[in-house]
Amino acid sequence: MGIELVDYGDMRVTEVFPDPPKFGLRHPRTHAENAMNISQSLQVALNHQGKENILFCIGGDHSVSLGTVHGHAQVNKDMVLLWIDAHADCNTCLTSGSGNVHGMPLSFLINELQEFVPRMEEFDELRPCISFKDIAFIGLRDIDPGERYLLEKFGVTYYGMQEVDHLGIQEVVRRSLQEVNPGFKRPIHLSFDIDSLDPGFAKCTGTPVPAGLTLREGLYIAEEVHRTGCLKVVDLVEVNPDLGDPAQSEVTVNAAKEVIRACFGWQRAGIVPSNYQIPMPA
Ligand code: NNH
Ligand code: MN
Ligand code: MN
Ligand code: MN
Repeated sequence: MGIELVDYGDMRVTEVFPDPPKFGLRHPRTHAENAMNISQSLQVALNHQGKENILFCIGGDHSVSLGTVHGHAQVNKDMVLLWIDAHADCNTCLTSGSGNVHGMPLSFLINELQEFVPRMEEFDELRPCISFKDIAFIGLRDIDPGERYLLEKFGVTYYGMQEVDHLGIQEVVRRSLQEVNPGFKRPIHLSFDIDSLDPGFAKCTGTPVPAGLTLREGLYIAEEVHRTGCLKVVDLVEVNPDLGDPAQSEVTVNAAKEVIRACFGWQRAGIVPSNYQIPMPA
């Protein structure tokens, strides 16, 4: 594509011992520590790169976004968040059935949810930094009871698969952007969980859920978000090539690559790379 890429390196995962569960949350100290590390590294990278550049973070699972969204919000206070996922990821440790932090990142980050989250000193530094009204969800189809309760309680507009079927992806994306970012003035954080896609396109993920977005719908989201010119940070998470057979693994990884490419401005009609030179007859 003729894009210049700067690699800011890998995050090392620190495991903290001992780390017994707290309020049902597994590995609380480890997660708090790593989220802060990710947040700080992201802030350094975001402050270093040019204003017009896009910072791309590859997971790992969706707990990565606990750090990336926190870090992004420190740099761009007015950022908005698009959460593309089969799941709502706003369980509190008390509503979660699994105790897995990848189902809870938003509960730590959303201002309105703090009264439902028990205080854990490990997470003191990770202050909530975003409001429900600045988030749009697309692709949901596996929402836990506590999550559904909270989405309803706060009147959150979310576009689950039922809404995608009813309205079409074009209208869903248009409304989502219009609601969180009217006039395209605010920086966008796109948090793309590969399990938003149908297992036919992304089987190799921890919690595949049937009846999801087609790859075309996923690409359309990425293309439209790129077109706003406001895209600042992308998370692409929950790709796990070790799950499933090699053929499924290839399909999943290719789907992820296509979504990433679309975030950077690739169009399905093809593009002219910035460094392209048309061959001329001598
Ligand atoms: N809602 C479930 C939980 O909290 C599943 C979350 N799994 C995800 N989220 N992959 O995107 O454990
Ligand atoms: Mn996960
Ligand atoms: Mn997720
Ligand atoms: Mn998910």
